Formats: sequence, structure tokens, C-alpha cells
Amino acid sequence: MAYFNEMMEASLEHLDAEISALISSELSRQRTHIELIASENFVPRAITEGLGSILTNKYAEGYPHKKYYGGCEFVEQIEEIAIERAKKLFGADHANVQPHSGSTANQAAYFSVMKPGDGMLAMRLDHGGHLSHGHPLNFTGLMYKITAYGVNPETETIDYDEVAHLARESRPKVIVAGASAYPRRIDFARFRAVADEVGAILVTDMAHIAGLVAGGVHDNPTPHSQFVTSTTHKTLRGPRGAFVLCNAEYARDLDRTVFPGVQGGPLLPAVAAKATCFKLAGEPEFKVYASQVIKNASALCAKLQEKGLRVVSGGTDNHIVLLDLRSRKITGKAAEKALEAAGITTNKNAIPFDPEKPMVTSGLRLGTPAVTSRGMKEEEMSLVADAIDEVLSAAEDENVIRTVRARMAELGAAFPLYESI
Ligand code: DSN
Repeated sequence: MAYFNEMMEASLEHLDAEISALISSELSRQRTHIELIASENFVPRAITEGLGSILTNKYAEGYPHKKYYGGCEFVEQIEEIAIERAKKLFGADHANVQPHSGSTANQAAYFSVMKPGDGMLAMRLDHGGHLSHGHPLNFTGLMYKITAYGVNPETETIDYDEVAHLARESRPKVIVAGASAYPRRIDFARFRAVADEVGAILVTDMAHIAGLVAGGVHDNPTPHSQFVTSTTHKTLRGPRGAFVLCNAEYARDLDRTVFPGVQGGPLLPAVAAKATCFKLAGEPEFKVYASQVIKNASALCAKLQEKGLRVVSGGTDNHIVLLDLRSRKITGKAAEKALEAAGITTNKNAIPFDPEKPMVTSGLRLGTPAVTSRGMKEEEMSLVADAIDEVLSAAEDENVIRTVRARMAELGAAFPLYESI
């Protein structure tokens, strides 16, 4: 009994020093590195409280007021609040806040309206799409007949005429709008017009831009799409997790597809944290944040262009800057490694028509959601662009790497992170 009580009340550090130390090391990495992975962010401490809460003890399969377990009176209130906040934030008829991940959210939307063998038209992965938009090894590529659209070779922006042409030819059941590495605005009204013309359903995956939509600095796909899927941990600055919005007519099908279709019990700590995330994203300060994310990406982009780097599509409208590194004679893989050593975290990324393999690439994807959450502005983006330029010009030079690393740690220290953790 003594052991039981002691164990139940002990800290992680006490019970599992190995994991505790690694979490501390990760905290230190987050504090000292400049985080430019476009799909990452730093959540407010309050979000970590929901995530680390005793809600993990509870099963709550089903939906509020129709749960399959007893004792759900509080957790169903939490879920109802999350649902109402998501609907209000994006102007949706219906929301399901249970999906564990963006891929599961997409699965739920697709399974609600598609059968194996149906056609799907979505963006090519190597032009900026996501695995769950039809990659041959993903369930989408295995289950559906995929037709893929890409960007125009000249403008490197979505070729809407090509989308319309491919839709007329392939007559897909679903058209997917949205991307993981596309730095430009997406014209959802145009996608919907194409979908309506061929009798397809429009599913928009807004995972990357959800925070920009919530902050009013990107068009909202909700009025144009029958389904909108999203993660909560990117620009939206919430917990790792996802949700799906849909028109009222699909509400029942969507809910049945999420549970019992593809998931069992919801992760209630994540549902609570999603509720808090939706609350914060509806506040006026979030508009300021979202607008600064875009200003920072524009500043980073402009300074890198000044340094002679080529930016895919010639610029950015959102939080992403996609660099073409070929003029610097360095691959995305080597650039990611050198920058990491210099205290700047990024990821290699294919650029449209990339001659390199996906694990090597000629591109580097940068994004500003996380640095903006730390309070950095255009001035700091200029310092970061200088540092990136220096590293890309001398990726093998240990002195350069060491000097930049020290400068980036100093920059990080000027924008404290999680002081109370
Ligand atoms: N893996 C994510 C990204 O980095 O964009 C997409 O889900």
C-alpha cells in the first residue's frame, strides 16, 4: 500500500528519471533553437495543462448525451464546449472534435462519402500535397483511383484550369483542396465551382492554414466546402490533434465514420486542450498573432531573396517560404543538417519538378508560426535570414556553424519560452 500511494503521487522525475531527463533536454532544445518547421508551433502552457490532465483516465466512446460509458457528465460538457467553439470559430454547421490526427480526420471525411474504388482528385505530394491526398503507399492511394493536380511550371502556383480539366476527365467523387507545402493563397471558391460542375464533393484540408483562417488573414474554406479537415497543432497553436467540420447534411455520416468507423474512445485530454485552443483562437490577440505570422514570413522571404536565394513561386502569401537551393549547390537534406547544427530547425522539402529524390530534395521549407509565438518580429526574421544565408554558403565550415549557433542561442534567450515550466 505504501508503494502504491508513493508511486501514485510521485513526480515523473522521481519515477522515470530517464524519460524526465529527455523531456528536459527537449525543452532546452526548444528554447535554444530557432524553430522554423512550418507545421510546428509552441502551445500556451494552459494547453499543456489540459493535455497532461487526469482526463486521460476516462473512456467516453460515443458523443455527448449518447456515450457508451457511465461517469461522462463532465467530459461530455468539455466535448460539447469544444464542438460549439469549433463551429463558431469557423462558421460551420457541424464539428467533430475527436479525430486523433490530420490523417484520421481526412480518413473520416473520405469514408463518410467514398467507397473503395471511387475517384479522388488531389494535389501531388511532390508539388505540396499531403500523404493522405493520394500517395500510393497511403490508404488513399491504395483504396481510391487518384488523379493528381500540380502547379504550373512557370508560376509554380496551382493551375486552376488544369484542376478543372482533370476534374472533367476523371469525374472524381471527391476533390481535395489544401496542401502541406504551398506558400500561396488557395482559391476555395474556384475549387468549389469545379467540384459543383462535375458533381464532386469538396474536402478542404486546412491543417496548415487553420490559424490564419481563424485569425482572419486567409479566406475561410468552410462556406465553400462540404467538409473541412484540420489539425490543431500548426498555425492554430493547439494540441497535437485534429477535427472535421461539415455541412449539416453530412453530420450523421461523419460522426458515425469517426466513431465507431475509424476510432474508439476519444483522447479526452486532447479534446479539452482543443476546446482551449478554439477559445484562444477566437480572441482579438489571435488576429494580431496570425497577421504577424504572415508579416514574418514575408520579411524572411524578402531578405532571403535579397541574398540571392530562389523562392518557389517568387514569394509567399502565408506562413511558408519554400526555398530552391539548387543555385547554392546544396541539397535539402544537407541544408537541413547544417542548419540544425547551427541552431535553426527546418525540414528538407521537395520543390515542384524536383530532380532529387524525396529523401534528399532540392528544397527547404521554412515557416514562421513558432518563432512568431515566441514574440519575434520582422527585425528578428532579418537576423535569421542572415544566419540561414551564412550557413547555406558555408555548410561544411565548422567555425561558421559554431558562430551562428551561438548567435541563434542568444536570439532565443532574448525571447524566453516556458519560464514557468
Ligand atoms: N507532416 C505535416 C507537415 O509537416 O506539414 C503535415 O501533416
